[in-house]
Amino acid sequence: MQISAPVLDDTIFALATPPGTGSVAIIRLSGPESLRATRSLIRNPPSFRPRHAHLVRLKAGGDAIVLWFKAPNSFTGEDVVEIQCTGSEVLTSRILKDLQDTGLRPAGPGEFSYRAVINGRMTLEQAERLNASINAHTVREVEIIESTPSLEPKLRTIMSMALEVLRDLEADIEFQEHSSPALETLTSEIGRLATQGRLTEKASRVPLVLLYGPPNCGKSTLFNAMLGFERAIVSPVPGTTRDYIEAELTHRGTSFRLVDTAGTRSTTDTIEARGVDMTMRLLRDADIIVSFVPSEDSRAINITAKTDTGITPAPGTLPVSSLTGEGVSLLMDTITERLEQSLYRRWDTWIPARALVLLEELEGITAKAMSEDLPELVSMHIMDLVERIRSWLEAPPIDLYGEIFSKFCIGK
Ligand SMILES: Nc1nc2c(ncn2[C@@H]2O[C@H](COP(=O)(O)OP(=O)(O)OP(=O)(O)O)[C@@H](O)[C@H]2O)c(=O)[nH]1
Ligand SMILES: [Mg+2]
Repeated sequence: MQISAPVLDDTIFALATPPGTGSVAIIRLSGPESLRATRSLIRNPPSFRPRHAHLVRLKAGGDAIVLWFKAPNSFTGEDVVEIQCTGSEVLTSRILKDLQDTGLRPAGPGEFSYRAVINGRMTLEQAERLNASINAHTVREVEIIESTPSLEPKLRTIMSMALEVLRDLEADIEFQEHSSPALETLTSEIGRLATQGRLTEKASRVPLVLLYGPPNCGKSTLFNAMLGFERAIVSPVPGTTRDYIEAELTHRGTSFRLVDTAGTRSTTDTIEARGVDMTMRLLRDADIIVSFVPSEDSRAINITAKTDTGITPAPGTLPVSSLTGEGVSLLMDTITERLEQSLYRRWDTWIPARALVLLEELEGITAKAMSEDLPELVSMHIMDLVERIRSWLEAPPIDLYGEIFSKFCIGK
């Protein structure tokens, strides 16, 4: 569904820090009424100076530091105020309510970035890049996102490569055997970028790490040991876990979804059987399988559990005891190393999701062009390709709110 672009002349506000309790929370305002609304929250408001930190006392309680960025020298290009206050949820929700009562509007997702783009403070690609960095799951991902040069010049190069193909076709030279070196270079360059786009998409999803094995092998106990607290029920009764349980973990700069599943066995218990079905479904999507039974799957890390009971670890398995903690941190290291390897082996270029759609279209067009016999038809496809790139590069951000910014978080 296309979400219509929000209006731009009012003043918006949002909590810029994650919801919940923390030592500091930041509330951000943008628009012409930012400073007036902020003053209304403060006891004895001082006269504010742009880019100066002002320590104030809030009517709602507690001290706050207020920073005013005067238009156009701000993130959004409008008057922006940042209020740093005590990170109490009670206090922040009170301030947000007061701001709404003074007539300001709560910001929609990505609306600050949207305004920044509309007001020329950053390009659309910079906004997408910023959002991708914020949502990255690994340090490596951030590195790739930040070190990738802008895509726009690359697309312009592709356009000139395409124009070269057209020139070749017109001159009817070098276009023998139904192909030309220029067309092949163009096709392979587009293919390379599209592959990088697919790898970007894969890397941008939270990797899924699954604990897998028969009932009672110790999956839930290991899940708790990896989390560091008791989250899943553990018992000597086989078939304890039915619904899968998941938690997001970050280890050594890599985040992943760890999922504890129902032990797999054939069972007449219909509820347990549903749990086993879910395990099998998750198994298909898993990036890493921590397997309590020897597995040949390339995603598997095979372990021998309960080593404290004196069992000899099977060859090629990682010995783990959730009881003593033996091997647990080595397992975590192995998981993150494997994730880094599997996700980033061939990935070196960050491609925004919006560009992947274009690149896959271009891939389709070059495939068609390569399969044509008549130079006239090849020409037609290549002209189409040039046109698509041109219109993509010229797409005004005003039309892209629903497609891009609405997927950002609120407060960004
Ligand atoms: N000695 C020892 N016992 C363990 C260890 N890990 C799990 N156990 C015991 O093994 C039993 C089963 O553990 P769970 O973690 O519930 O096993 P599960 O694989 O989640 O079982 P289901 O949920 O039924 O599939 C419990 O009695 C645990 O205390 C371990 O590392 N050492
Ligand atoms: Mg369990």
